[in-house]
Amino acid sequence: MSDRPRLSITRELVAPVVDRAAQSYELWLNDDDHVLTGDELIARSHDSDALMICHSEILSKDVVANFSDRLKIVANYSVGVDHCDLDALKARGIVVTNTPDVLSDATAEIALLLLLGAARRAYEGDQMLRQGTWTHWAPSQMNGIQVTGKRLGIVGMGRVGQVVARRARGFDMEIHYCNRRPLPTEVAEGAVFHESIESLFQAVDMISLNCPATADNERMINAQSIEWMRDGAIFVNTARGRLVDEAALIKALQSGKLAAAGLDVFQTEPGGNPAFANLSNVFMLPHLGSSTRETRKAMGDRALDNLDAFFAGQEPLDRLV
Ligand code: 8YV
Repeated sequence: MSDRPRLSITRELVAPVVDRAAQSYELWLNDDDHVLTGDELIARSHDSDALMICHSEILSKDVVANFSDRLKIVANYSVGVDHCDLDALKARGIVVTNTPDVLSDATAEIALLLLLGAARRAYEGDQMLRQGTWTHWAPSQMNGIQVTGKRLGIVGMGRVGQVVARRARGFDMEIHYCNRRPLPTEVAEGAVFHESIESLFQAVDMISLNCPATADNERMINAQSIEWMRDGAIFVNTARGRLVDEAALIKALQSGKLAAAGLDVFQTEPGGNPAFANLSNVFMLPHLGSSTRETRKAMGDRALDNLDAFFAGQEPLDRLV
């Protein structure tokens, strides 16, 4: 029997990542790529020194409590870790890592795509062509909202938020942001700090959510905070669906309080919220934030770097607990 660590990779990852993992670990792979249930994750822990999981695998308190003592490390193939009960993992002495940095560019691309798509009515235009209803051209047809020169409010000016700001500056946007603390001047690059989302939302034309989901900010976008937004604002979410009260957002999109929304994440995934499909002012994608070939490989490399460090007796670069 090999003395290499046993690693279970719970979802189907790109081939270069699996090939690299196979060089250092005894692998268990999820052949049909189904989302492992809590019981299946517990079963895996009895046969694994390490798990590499995606945000689709839920490590609840109960699941973690029933993990085998054999399991030493969970390497997330994601930057967000709201699917993991970190306190429970810490209490069990299980090391947890994530994959920051490597997905910031890809996620920021999707944030800008959603912003532009929502503002310029990309969904409606696409539909018109596909349905063959583009029968005449008119100066009044499908007038959108210009993004260039507008004020963008970024909630969560971390790694992704900072890249969104940089890209948005390419559209001459004025950047405002809300964070726990103001950024150092050289990092802020002129972005205006707001202590509260109330102040931020009142000041900007367009909003991008780029903060992690925590126990404190669940449904931070709700009837009250939408009221703080400017009439006709545009809202974009590439962070997490649980940050949004979707019923309140739908109401605001129906009433015209918000001009449009661009959404990559939903309270219920997969599937999303069918009510959004009836709104032509919603431009949406199925959680594609980090889904580029380059980034999927980089995320795998980052997760493996963390595992390699751990099994070499070193501190993993992205250790969370
Ligand atoms: C990933 C994400 O695709 O990393 C994250 O937090 O939300 C996504 O972009 C996903 O989590 C992979 O597990």
